[in-house]
This record gives sequence, C-alpha cells and structure tokens, in this order.
Amino acid sequence: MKRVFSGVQPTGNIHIGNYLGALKQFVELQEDHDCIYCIVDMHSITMPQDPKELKQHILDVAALYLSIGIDPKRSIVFVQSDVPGHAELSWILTCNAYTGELSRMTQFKQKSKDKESAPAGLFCYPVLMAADILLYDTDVVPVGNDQKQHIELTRDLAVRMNGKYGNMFVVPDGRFLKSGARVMALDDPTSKMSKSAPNAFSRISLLDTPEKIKKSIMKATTDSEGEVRFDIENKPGVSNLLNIYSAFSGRDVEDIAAQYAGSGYGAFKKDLVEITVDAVTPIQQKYEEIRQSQELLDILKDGAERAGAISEKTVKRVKDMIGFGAC
Ligand code: ATP
Ligand code: LTN
Repeated sequence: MKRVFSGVQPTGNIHIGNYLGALKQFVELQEDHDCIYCIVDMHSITMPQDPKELKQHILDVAALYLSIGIDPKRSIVFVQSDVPGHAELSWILTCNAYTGELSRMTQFKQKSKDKESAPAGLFCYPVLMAADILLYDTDVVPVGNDQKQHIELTRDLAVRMNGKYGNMFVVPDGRFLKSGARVMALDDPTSKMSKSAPNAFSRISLLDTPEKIKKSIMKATTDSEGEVRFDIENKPGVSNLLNIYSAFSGRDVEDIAAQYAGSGYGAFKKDLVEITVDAVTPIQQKYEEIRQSQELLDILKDGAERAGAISEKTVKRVKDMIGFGAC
C-alpha cells in the first residue's frame, strides 16, 4: 500500500477551507492507503503562540481529525514534537537547502512582509515540512493548493539528496482536489480563507454554531448582478460560494448554477447555509464526545510510538549515508 502523510497546524479553529482542501481527502485515502496524519506543532511556533492555548489547540485538531472520520486503528495520528526524528532530519535537510530557493517561497514572503525582522524558523518552515514528509518514505501528500510550492521544494530536496548520497528518499507527489482545493475568504474572495484572518465572518469554522454559519454566508461578499453563475474572474464571491456548495454536495457547479437561474442570491445562500450546517453537525457531535476523553490522549501516545518506530529507521539510514556518528 502506498504511504500517505499530511499535517495541520494547531493554530486555531479548523475551517471549511482546511476541511474541503485537505482534511476530506485524509478520510477518503484511508480506504486504500497506509496513512499518517500529524498535528504539526513545531510549524505553529514559526508564529507567536501562547503555550496554554497551543496545548489546547493540539488536542482540538486531534479531536477534529477523529471527528471527521480518521480511524486511529487504520491510520497513525500523532503530534510532531512527540517524535524527535522531525527535528533531526530537518537540520540535515536545512544544510542541503539553498537560501535562494527558500526566499522564493510565497508563504514566507507573505508571512514576513510588513515585519522588520522575521523568525528564522519561518524561513526554514518548508524544510521542516520536507522532513515530515521524507521521514516516512511518503508517496502521496494530500494538501490544499496553497502548499504546491512546498511540495515542489520537498521533491527537489529528495532528488538532490538522492543524487548526492545514493537512494536516500522516496520522491513524493502532492495530491490536490479540484473543487474546494482553494476556498476563499467570505469577506474577500481574492484572498484564501484563513484561520488567522481577524474577521471571524471571513471563515466558517467546523465548530461554528448554525447561527454563525448563517450570518457568515448571508454576509458573504457577492456582486450586484444577481445572477448565480460560475465566473472566477468577474464573480469571485459567487464562484467561491458555488465551489463550497459543490464540494459539500458533490454536485457540479454548472448544475447548481442552473438550479438558481433567475432566482437571485437569497435562495442560493439559504440552501448553502443548510448544506453547510448539515455537513458540520455530525462532526461537532463526535467532537463533543471525544475532545475531553482519555481515549484521545491514548490515541496520540500510541500514534507517537508507531510514528517513532518508522521514523527512527529513516533517521538511522540517513545518518549512516551521510557519515554521521561514531558507532
Ligand atoms: P493560516 O491560514 O492561518 O495560515 P491555514 O488555514 O493555512 O493557516 P494550515 O494548518 O496551515 O492552516 O493548513 C492545513 C491544510 O489546509 C493544508 O493542507 C492547507 O493547504 C489547507 N488549506 C488552508 N487554507 C485553505 C483554503 N483556504 N482552501 C483550501 N485549503 C486550505
Ligand atoms: N505547511 C502545511 C502543514 C504541514 C504539512 C506537513 C502538510 C506541515 N508539515 C507535511 C503536509 C505534509 C500547511 O498546511 N500549511
């Protein structure tokens, strides 16, 4: 079976962009892949985090993983900092990455702009991500479209190391979904829906109440034309809502647009509220059951042990190949 690896940062409420762009795939892939899902707390400290909140957010993401349908018997679920191999491999890869390629990463450019000085960890973020992936001999990495550049860098690093030292790493492929791969902010459909945007109505979190979901969708930016039509260029707001509708319902955007022809945005938005609430309600019910449970902690402990055993072998192989250590 092919190996799948992916991760989510514990930086706040997971939104429908994270879900439709990445997490939904995590569940589907379990059917015929050997899956490892990580909560990447080491990535999250590239931006300031409150220690108490960070701990809670780690458990929030873990509980959400299980609530959306990740099965800890089939897949490994663990926290990045519980497995030392991530930091070890990251350093080795850092010494083989170029500052030029890292400074071209758009995420770094975006997150460091307007800052007088950015943490070096933010600059090295994609190298740590490459370490996560290469540590598990990963074949497939399901992520949102915004991570394409980081996957390319991971592949470049794997090929570079293989060329330098012999067959060291599996070269992974990204897996991106068509609909939902990039969910845009509800208040500004030209930027992606984000956990960290100041306006809470710009996103729909998986744990939002029906009232909050309703308000966010009804307030969502559209245009004055009044016609439900998919046209990203001229109608980015409506097209984003169509995309979300399509991803939740499994229906084609054209088919949905045809259903609302001539009826304005009201009915379309009202139905989208219902579809979204129906999609998140079972997730929220499962979340309530598991979030405070001992079972959640046991699953993460077991996951760290299983991930640790796999990663130790890779770290040993890599260290041997580059000539590290005395014994
Ligand atoms: P932030 O927006 O605060 O930078 P984030 O929402 O990107 O955080 P991550 O934990 O970095 O959160 O991402 C988790 C997964 O969700 C990644 O695979 C990422 O590609 C995907 N993702 C994030 N935002 C979106 C979005 N708006 N649309 C689709 N996928 C997304
Ligand atoms: N950078 C990713 C999170 C992430 C990740 C990974 C995703 C860290 N390590 C390894 C896939 C594989 C993001 O989603 N922003």
